[in-house]
Amino acid sequence: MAGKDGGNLKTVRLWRDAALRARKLRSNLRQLTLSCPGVGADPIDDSPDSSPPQLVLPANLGDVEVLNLGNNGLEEVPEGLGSALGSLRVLVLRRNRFARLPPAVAELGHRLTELDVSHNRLAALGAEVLSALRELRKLNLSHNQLPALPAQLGALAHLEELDVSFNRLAHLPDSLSCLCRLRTLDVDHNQLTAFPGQLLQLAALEELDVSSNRLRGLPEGISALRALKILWLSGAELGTLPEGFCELASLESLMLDNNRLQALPAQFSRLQRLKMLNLSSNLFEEFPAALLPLAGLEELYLSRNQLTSVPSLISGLGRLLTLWLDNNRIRYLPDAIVELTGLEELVLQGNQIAVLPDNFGQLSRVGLWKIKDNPLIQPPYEVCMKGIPYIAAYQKELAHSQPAVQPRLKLLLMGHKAAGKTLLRHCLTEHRVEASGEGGDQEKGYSPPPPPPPPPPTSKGIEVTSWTADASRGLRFIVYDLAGDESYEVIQPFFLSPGALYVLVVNLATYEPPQFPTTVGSFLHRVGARVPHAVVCIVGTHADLCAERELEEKCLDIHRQIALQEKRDAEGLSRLARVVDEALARDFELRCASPHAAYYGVSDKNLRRRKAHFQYLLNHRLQILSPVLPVSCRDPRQLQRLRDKLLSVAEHREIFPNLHRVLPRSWQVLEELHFQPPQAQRLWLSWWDSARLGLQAGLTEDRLQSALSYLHESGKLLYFEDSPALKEHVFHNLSRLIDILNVFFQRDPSLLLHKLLAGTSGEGEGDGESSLVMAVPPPPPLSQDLLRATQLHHYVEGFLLHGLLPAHAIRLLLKPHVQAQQDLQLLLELLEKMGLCYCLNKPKGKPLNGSTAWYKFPCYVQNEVPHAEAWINGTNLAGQSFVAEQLQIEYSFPFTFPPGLFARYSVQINSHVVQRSDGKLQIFAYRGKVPVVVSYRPAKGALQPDTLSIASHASLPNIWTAWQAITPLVEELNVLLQEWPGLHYTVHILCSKCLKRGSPNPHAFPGELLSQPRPEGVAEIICPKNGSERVNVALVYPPTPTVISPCSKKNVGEKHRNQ
Ligand SMILES: Nc1nc2c(ncn2[C@@H]2O[C@H](COP(=O)(O)OP(=O)(O)O)[C@@H](O)[C@H]2O)c(=O)[nH]1
Ligand SMILES: [Mg+2]
Repeated sequence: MAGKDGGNLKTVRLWRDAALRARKLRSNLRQLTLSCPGVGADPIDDSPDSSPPQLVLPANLGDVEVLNLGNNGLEEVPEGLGSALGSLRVLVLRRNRFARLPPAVAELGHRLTELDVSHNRLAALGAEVLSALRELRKLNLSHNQLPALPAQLGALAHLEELDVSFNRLAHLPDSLSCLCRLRTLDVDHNQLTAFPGQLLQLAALEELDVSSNRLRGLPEGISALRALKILWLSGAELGTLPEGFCELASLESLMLDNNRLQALPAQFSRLQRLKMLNLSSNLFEEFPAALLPLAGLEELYLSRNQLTSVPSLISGLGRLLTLWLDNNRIRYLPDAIVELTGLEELVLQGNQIAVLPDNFGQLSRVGLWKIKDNPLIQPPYEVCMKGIPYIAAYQKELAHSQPAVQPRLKLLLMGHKAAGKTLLRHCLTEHRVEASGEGGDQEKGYSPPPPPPPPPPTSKGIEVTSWTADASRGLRFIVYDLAGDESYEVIQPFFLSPGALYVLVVNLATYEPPQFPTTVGSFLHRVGARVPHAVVCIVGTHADLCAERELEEKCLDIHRQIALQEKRDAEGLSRLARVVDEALARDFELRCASPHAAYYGVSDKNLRRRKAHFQYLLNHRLQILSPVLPVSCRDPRQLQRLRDKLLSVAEHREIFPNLHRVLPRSWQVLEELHFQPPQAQRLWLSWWDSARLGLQAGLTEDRLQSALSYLHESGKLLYFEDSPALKEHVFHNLSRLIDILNVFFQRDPSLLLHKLLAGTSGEGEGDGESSLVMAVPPPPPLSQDLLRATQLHHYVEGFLLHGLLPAHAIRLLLKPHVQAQQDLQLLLELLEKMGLCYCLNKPKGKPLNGSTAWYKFPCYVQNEVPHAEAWINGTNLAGQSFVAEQLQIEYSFPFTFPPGLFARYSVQINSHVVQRSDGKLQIFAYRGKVPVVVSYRPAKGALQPDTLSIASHASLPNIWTAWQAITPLVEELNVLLQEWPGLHYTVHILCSKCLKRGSPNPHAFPGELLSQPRPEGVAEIICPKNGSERVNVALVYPPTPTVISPCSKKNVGEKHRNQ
């Protein structure tokens, strides 16, 4: 049947009913299914020289009433079919290769009641064969290549069900009007150019599908089809419906999606039996009022129109169970909508709804609820996303408390090293007392300009400050200065969150057009990958060092190159989306038939998911504000102009609904409690600690989540709700957390040494445990002092070269933050959870017995390749031949590679592997006894994107061990990649035959196959790179499908609202 949107459920029901009917009919009949030996084992072999399969009929078939010869690749029916089957009633020939109706079928004609020849290659129907089938009640000719139907079809006087869908019919024979018993007719997906008038005579017709034909209109006379209950008219290019349509009084289900309707006929309300109506993907600008009197309506789909409002009278549709209004332009919902208390599905995503009606919680039966991509303010987005019960609770609370607005926005300064971020921050926020935290936020805007302060001697790393930008309204920015040095790349992404204002800082004095990718382009890619739809403005510093002309030209160039990059990316994505569309347009069977095809073997479900992701990426491009804002930190007027500009951007309600949000009192109390002693001093709180504070504030646990997400997005704290490893923590003490992280990423040898020395000098002073850790007796004599200094120097070197540090050195580095051994342990665990380091020599879950624990920070590893001895099997990766079969899953990242991903991934896999050896770009390790290699290959120009691959090998019979080795690693990577909802990447399974040959460009099977079951009856797949090679399926499909499909993004964008 036609591609229905929204009506999938209905389709399922229809199919089920049909299947039941068919089964009932056949239940008492003697059945036989025959398959050719060998066929099915390799149905993809479609080469012309292979001879067609032959079937031999067994003897004694005289009693058989139902014969199924489907799925056999037959071109001819078996010898003697006509004479051998004296009792045959039902013949199934579907999914073969018949080019015509086999003449032998005519011999069965006097008995046959059902014939199924669907999915063949019929280009014509033999008229004689057809006329012989006088008793036929059910005929299926769908999915063939028929350009026409013979007139003899009209002579099948008993025909009740006819399916000729998915052919090439431009006309139907006139004789069709004689089929007076016809109840069901499928003519969808043909090439009809008008509604066939013959059909108007079919008074018994109950179900008709004419979808996906270019009908362009319907005849007045359609009113003759009085018995019609189900009518499919999807994608029929209809612009209007005739008045006669309103006389189809039996109609219960009506599919009109994907047409060009703007209105319904006035009398539409006469269709009083209508239960389901699909009007999605039309051109309705106004809600069709003519359907409001249809009191029996249960399902209504109006997705993808141009509705701007919904009338109050919708409450009259008291039986409504399903209401889809997504992807319109609806700005608000009528209060009366809450009267539809029977609703079970309410889909509102992709509209312009800012406020939900009071008492929305009354819609308590709604189970399917979609609201994302609306600029929601009230209730807050976080609440709405969590579902109706949360909305109910929130609305109840709001009714009983005094809400207030607390305008606050997270502002992130990003950009290359020495772009001028830090000075800009100082200058913008000048008058405030920074060191003492928030107490001094009293200053007004900018008044007489002091000279710019001297820059700090060395970069302090990432910093956070609070800036009261408009004291009169209490508007505050929480400014995150994300240090530009590359060493911070690993931790920067933790600070990028939705709902913030991103300021990308560029040094205009040094900027030259060829530097665009590194100073602007890559930053935009990263922000977009992490926070889809983020708002970015570009600030050019050092304007004082540029001539006027130069300034103008550079700003223009940045502007132009941004536009080019955006255009290129969007076009690239659209192209990729089209490939998915084309693949989807082909049948799954067809896709499976050729390994050459794009998305070979990928299921419709996976393709649709892929398509949805592309659509999501295209709809959530960055919001880059132009023009580039030039500023000199030496010019107070320019600084003031920039302040004003930032304020006016923040004021945009559509862009930053956060700022104008009315908050429940309990949320404010919760925030205050987090920053009160004693908890304020703690490095972080556990989720439970926060929950207890929530209870004090009057927030039950279930509502805490929303409040914490809000605090995270507005910059007040860090709370990684989606990270399985980190969601148990609430990081409210930002400055301390950042101090700690900075310690490890400053990458400054003298600073590190200084810290270590300062740490040791305090050793032993009333710190009982430290001597235990250091194993150095205090007080040390002079020579030992020297010895120790050398030792510490050695540590610094080891750290910067190999990323190695012993626990006691880490303790020295963290001296002010670590009071007891236990603190150190907790901190190290946190760093491990964040994916920053792992313990080299501690068996999982067990304490170390007195020996020194060593920690590895993979982002510091400098040696290009790991020590080769780790890869013991004598085999290598450089293309020498292997005895074993290769498995390799390759992720490629055509637009941007998430910064720090390889380093963090290195940590995440640690719990799965043993005997690892890390290189800068490669890790050799074992999963049990099976070797695994993880390799990162940075991009080489536009043609070869960044790739990350996971490989293993084993002999063919043992290949499952290799799958077992890599699957957890693949899943671990998928989890990490979920932190990047705006990222485009592809996954492929490399052809193991190509790998074995050492091919530099192995064939890549789609990674979606990883999440699909192995196809039944297929043993080998042809490698398109070398037609004579066949790859065992066990080398392409895992033994059991992986849990997370490589292309699925759990909750894609759910947190990333349309701002
Ligand atoms: N002349 C001039 N110098 C600037 C300007 N902005 C920053 N600088 C200088 O550029 C250097 C790098 O600035 P900094 O803020 O540390 O860059 P960051 O690495 O992005 O934080 C410092 O020496 C600043 O004093 C500006 O607008 N004009
Ligand atoms: Mg800086």
